[in-house]
Amino acid sequence: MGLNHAALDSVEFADPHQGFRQDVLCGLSGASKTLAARCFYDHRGSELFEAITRAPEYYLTRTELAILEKYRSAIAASVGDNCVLIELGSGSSRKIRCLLETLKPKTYIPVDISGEYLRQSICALQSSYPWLDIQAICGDFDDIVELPPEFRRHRMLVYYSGSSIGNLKPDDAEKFLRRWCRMIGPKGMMLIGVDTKKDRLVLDRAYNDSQGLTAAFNKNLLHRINRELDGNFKTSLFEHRAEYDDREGCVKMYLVSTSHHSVQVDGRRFTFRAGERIHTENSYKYSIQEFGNLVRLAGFVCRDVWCDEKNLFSVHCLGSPVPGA
Ligand code: AVJ
Repeated sequence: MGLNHAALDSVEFADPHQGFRQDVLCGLSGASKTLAARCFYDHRGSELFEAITRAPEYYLTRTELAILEKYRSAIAASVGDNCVLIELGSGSSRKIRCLLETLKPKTYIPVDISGEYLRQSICALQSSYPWLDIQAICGDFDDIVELPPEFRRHRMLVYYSGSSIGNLKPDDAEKFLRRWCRMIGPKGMMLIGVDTKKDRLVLDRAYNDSQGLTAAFNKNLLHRINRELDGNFKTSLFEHRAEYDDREGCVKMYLVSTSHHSVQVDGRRFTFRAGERIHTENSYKYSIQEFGNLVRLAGFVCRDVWCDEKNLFSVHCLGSPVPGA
């Protein structure tokens, strides 16, 4: 897509994830089964993710929010007034409140694949901030390849929160950053939340929370397939597993089949061996230095990095290289 943005009252919030069928059939057909991370976020998935962000073990969201609060005036000093603020994967639009209040952007453009969830979130936002111009985009932000040229008259600030960049392998993360660096132009900036490398016990707990929210979030993929693609997964035959691979610095999540059985999806049959896994998600972690190297490779200049006191999480403020410097 080019960029299909529209005013709040005219935006089309129909389910934009038309690729779901293809994502699923492709992912389950390969030698090792996998599902793309964007498949998580139907309405129920967005709700479950929001619940995860409030779980006591899931330090990421809480820590990022505290960093934004603490450094809000430094952020405002870097970004300035009147920016166009684009948020990739805006979800509940909870973290953005601090930035909206601090930056008073000219326009806020939330982008999310979960249509009804996006609609509800921005309605709540609009009633908190009646002055705010909101132009929502319902769709997959990976499909955005250019931004309207009129945006260039303002500073564009892209906010990519929550360490969602960690879903991508480092090579793909670099490509992703390079693409956004180009799209936002010479005055553009990016604010990006990145989870740091740390003690594996902390990561184990965050991705195996005691309320079973992460397990439910993963199993919702199977429920979603049953709902939307006429599947007959028995979710009781799968277990959630999250493992930290410290060689790669990545938490890898799987749904593990506990028995040999087969499943029908969209009229097709998929067989699972006992112990066979569906790879559902990667969550790469970066030291401050590693992420700094990555953004430089992608063509950005790192203007600031902010962390909490325990270095659990980082927020990097990126800009374009100054021409001629
Ligand atoms: C939204 C990709 C950042 O990797 O921590 C949380 C998703 N999955 N628990 C993460 C997630 C399981 C989350 N991201």
